[in-house]
Amino acid sequence: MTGEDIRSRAYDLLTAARERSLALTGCVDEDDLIKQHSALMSPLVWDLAHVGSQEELWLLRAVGGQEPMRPEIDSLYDAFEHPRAERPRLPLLSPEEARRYIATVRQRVVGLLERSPVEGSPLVENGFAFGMIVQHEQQHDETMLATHQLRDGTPVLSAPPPEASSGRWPEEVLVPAGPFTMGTSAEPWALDNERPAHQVDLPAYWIDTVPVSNADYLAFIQAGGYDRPELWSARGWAHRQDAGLTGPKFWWREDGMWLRRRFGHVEPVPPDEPVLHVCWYEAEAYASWAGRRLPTEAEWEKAARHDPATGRSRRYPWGDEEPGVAHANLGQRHLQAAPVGAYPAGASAYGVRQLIGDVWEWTSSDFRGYPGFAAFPYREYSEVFFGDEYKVLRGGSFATDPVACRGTFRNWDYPIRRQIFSGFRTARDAAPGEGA
Ligand code: AVJ
Ligand code: FE
Repeated sequence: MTGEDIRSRAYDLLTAARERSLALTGCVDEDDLIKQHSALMSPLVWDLAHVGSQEELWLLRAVGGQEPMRPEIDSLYDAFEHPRAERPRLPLLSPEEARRYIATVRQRVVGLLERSPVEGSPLVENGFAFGMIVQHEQQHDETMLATHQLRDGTPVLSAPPPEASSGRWPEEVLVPAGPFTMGTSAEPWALDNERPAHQVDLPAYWIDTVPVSNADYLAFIQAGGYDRPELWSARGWAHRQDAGLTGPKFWWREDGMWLRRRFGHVEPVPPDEPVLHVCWYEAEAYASWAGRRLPTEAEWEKAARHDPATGRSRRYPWGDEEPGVAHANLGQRHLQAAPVGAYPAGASAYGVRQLIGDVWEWTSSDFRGYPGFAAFPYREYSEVFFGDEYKVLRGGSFATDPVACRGTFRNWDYPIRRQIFSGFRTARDAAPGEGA
């Protein structure tokens, strides 16, 4: 891409992210913006000003060399200084001040973008800093959508339902043993934790063609899955007991029927949709009940990206083209996942469907740096989370914007979290001789 192409793409994507942020915060009243809907989440007005604060920090100050606009507010919007639970008691900008602040930052950023070089330093190379900030705003938009899901009161969001499932598919596919390229050194806006590209050699395994559905998950519940400690890890069972888990978050049983609340609407649990709002421990227990296991992160990525015909890894399961509406349910076009088996055009070379979009998929892997990892541009994006506390999720959800989602993208969270748009699929080792 030429410098002009990069600048105009960055401009369009910054604009789209801002429209989404303003829509998610413009549809509720002041009170709703300021209050905390769950101790797990920030007040919406915090997210709104925080995206502007990061934009000022990385674009105006780091790229543009400008002086801080409002140094006195920096620490309020530093995620590491104030955990989410504390944020409602901070002297935050009011909704009106927050909107004014982020608009002023944006106006200056547009001026900077017009004259910004797109090569010469890693921060500006291919518009990286602009791409990082676009992704950051979209990530917070997904977080704000999760806050909307936790919010009580009348529904304020609506969207048409996603497409139906299509054709038939085998329950699982075999991925033969062999090496593949994991991660990327080429994707211009890939974040530090996706780098560098490296070879990983995997034994043969089977992986589900589609995510685990609500019907599948209900079978686990009906088989007494939540009352059988032998299906859970020791930590998982302790959490199941402490938290009193009996089913996915936002589900309950009434008159023999399973209902769920979705953005303020109450509806029967749709059997063919991927299960959503489960924690890693629930996914682990389900897999154990099914006689299977969660895929490792490498298994997920090989099933998604490896093309056995060419030996190379694709950017997305379907190839290198950017996500289109036939490939995946992304970008909050819909307010729910599509039924399992939807988007056959988005299948990977192995025929695995819905790897991108619909629901984030828990993997069995801890969040760690790849061999040769280098923190960039700041340790607090990824590196400080490496270790065994966080589990990796892959693939994005219906709430993830395409710019913040690709075959190499890595998300992570605590294994107890389920307010995020999380589901999973399962895998198993191949038998000796299968796919060898
Ligand atoms: C990658 C989704 C785990 O929301 O905590 C936002 C993204 N980092 N601001 C998060 C992020 C800094 C991050 N996740
Ligand atoms: Fe952030």
